Amino acid sequence: MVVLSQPATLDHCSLIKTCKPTGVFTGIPVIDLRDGEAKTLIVKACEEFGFFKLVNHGVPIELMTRLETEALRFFNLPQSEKDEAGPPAPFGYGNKRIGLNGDVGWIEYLLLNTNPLASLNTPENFRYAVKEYIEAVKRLAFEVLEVMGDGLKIEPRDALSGLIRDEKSDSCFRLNHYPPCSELQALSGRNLIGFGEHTDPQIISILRSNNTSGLQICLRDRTWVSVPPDQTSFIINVGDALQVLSNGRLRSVRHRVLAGSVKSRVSMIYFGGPPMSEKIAPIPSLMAKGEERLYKEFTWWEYKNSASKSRLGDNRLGLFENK
Ligand code: GA4
Repeated sequence: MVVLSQPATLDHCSLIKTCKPTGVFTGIPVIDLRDGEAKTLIVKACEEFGFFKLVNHGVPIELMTRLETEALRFFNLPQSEKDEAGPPAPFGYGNKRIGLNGDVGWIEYLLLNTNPLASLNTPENFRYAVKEYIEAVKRLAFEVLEVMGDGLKIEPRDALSGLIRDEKSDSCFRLNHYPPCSELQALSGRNLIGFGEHTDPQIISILRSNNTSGLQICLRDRTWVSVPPDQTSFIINVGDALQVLSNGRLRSVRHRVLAGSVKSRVSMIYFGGPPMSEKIAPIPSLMAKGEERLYKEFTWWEYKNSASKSRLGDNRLGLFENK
């Protein structure tokens, strides 16, 4: 579409939705990766909330803060220089527009391929910080999925981690910058939506943010709650593919991000996805005898293709449900 190559305009700002700030949620499960009970607690958290906070994860804080500093250096460049790293589709710099179908948010971002790591048109220090961080967070993702495999008693225990460990795994990485929106917000008493509500399509998402709040998740009763930020830990969530692989046992939950009024939010998310040709269907050892499959089998390519035609807030799994 022609609009893709044009810079974001004021019209895009007027399309960005707002919402009232909501209550802070202190009930998100906090799991210590070195705790002997981690495997059980991870499964329980993914069944109940689809989200958990991981502490004692072994990723050096220095890697996180270095990437945050480098990312801010990039996002503080003049707009014309940042645009040189665009457009975001399939990978690159994006401003306000999200995806290909008209979604917008109070956000600018870099979307990167991790397999192979995208060659970024950015300073070397930045590229190096991205590379080191992704290597560490990938290893963490493998470990979390293996511990989860133990908790689910999947045979072999690396059945899940193997999907994202595969050299052809379709994983990506996103660096988000949500500038403060104070003037606009003061007018309405509402927050601008930085990234609209959605579920993540992949298997697992591993998020680290700075100490600015913004992430909200949708609870079972459909209320939206804010997850307090913690720059030293990770927020991990189940993606659509894992919901299917577990036949709905682990939940891919809607979440969104509100822009702050004073401080900017920076987040970095690794999305672990399977290879394009991988067939996504419930893992037999996770199904009880006689349990019905909730989803039709599809390849990851088919799911991605259908997702690329969707709007952010669509129920993408709906098309693949066995009704
Ligand atoms: C949501 C999760 C990841 O950020 C992402 C997003 C992707 C994009 O920004 O291009 C999508 C969105 C995400 C789901 C539906 C489609 C694709 C925008 C959009 C409207 C990188 C991903 O994999 O799916």
